Amino acid sequence: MANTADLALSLLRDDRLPHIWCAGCGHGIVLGAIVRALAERIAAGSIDPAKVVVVSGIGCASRATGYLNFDGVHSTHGRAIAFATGIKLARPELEVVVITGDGDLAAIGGNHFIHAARRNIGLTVVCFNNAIYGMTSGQYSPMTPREAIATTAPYGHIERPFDLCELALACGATYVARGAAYFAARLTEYVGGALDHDGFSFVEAVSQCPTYFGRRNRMSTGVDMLRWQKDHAVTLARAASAEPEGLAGKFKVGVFRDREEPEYTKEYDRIIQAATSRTVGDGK
Ligand SMILES: Cc1ncc(C[n+]2csc(CCOP(=O)(O)OP(=O)(O)O)c2C)c(N)n1
Repeated sequence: MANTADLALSLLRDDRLPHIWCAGCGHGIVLGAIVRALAERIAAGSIDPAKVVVVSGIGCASRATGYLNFDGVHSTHGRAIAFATGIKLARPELEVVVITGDGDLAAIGGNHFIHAARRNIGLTVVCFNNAIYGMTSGQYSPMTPREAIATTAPYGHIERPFDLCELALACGATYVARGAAYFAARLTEYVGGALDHDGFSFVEAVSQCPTYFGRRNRMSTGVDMLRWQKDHAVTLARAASAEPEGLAGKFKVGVFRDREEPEYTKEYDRIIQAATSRTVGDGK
């Protein structure tokens, strides 16, 4: 029996390497967290690899599905959750994992995100948040911080970013966590919690794009950006006792919610059972 590290490696398609990500990019670390979380569960017997489907949209983050040794769909920009919803409705027994970027999820795909969370459909959505459109060379996204420099904001960005976890919570997601590439082991735990959870699970993984975000914003290397993550992350426990001024410019990490509520495809099945158990023509 292979150990979990060997198993994790076997979940990657090495014939697809080298990957497209730049030196210092955080996306490989986030993918590593997903792979390890899956490997642990496959080794423990709680996940059957033949039942895992990975679905992504378009972007650097979304390329991750191609490196994974599972059935998968590399779909269209912003539509990963729509494709995943169809797969989950058709085959509720599958473990459907969505891999998406902050642009893919929160800009063009924003409506799919909020409604999937509201329905509590059993998907695990991992957003690789590098706060920029990486693949298309650094246009601002809904996660770009105010005053940051982007290709499309050369004098400083004037919009406020979303707080993706607060958005997911407000829409009714039943598992919500935020981690960061710097805290890779913790991130693996959060992805694992999302996989174990039965309803809509959302993990925001703060990642880094030194090429298109860092170089324009005085963090020219991946190491600079990882240091930024280390210095700006605040655990939920710490945040609870901190003064609001102390949290300015920081981001919270931890599990914001882990709550059982009826899962959408199970509810849908219940309605189908109720409808089909009625005799045709009984007038009810
Ligand atoms: C309909 C459509 N609009 C725009 C694009 C161009 N496009 C490709 S990837 C991308 C943004 C990706 O950004 P993000 O999701 O944040 O992922 P990252 O590349 O940063 O990992 C855009 C706008 C596209 N492929 N399709």
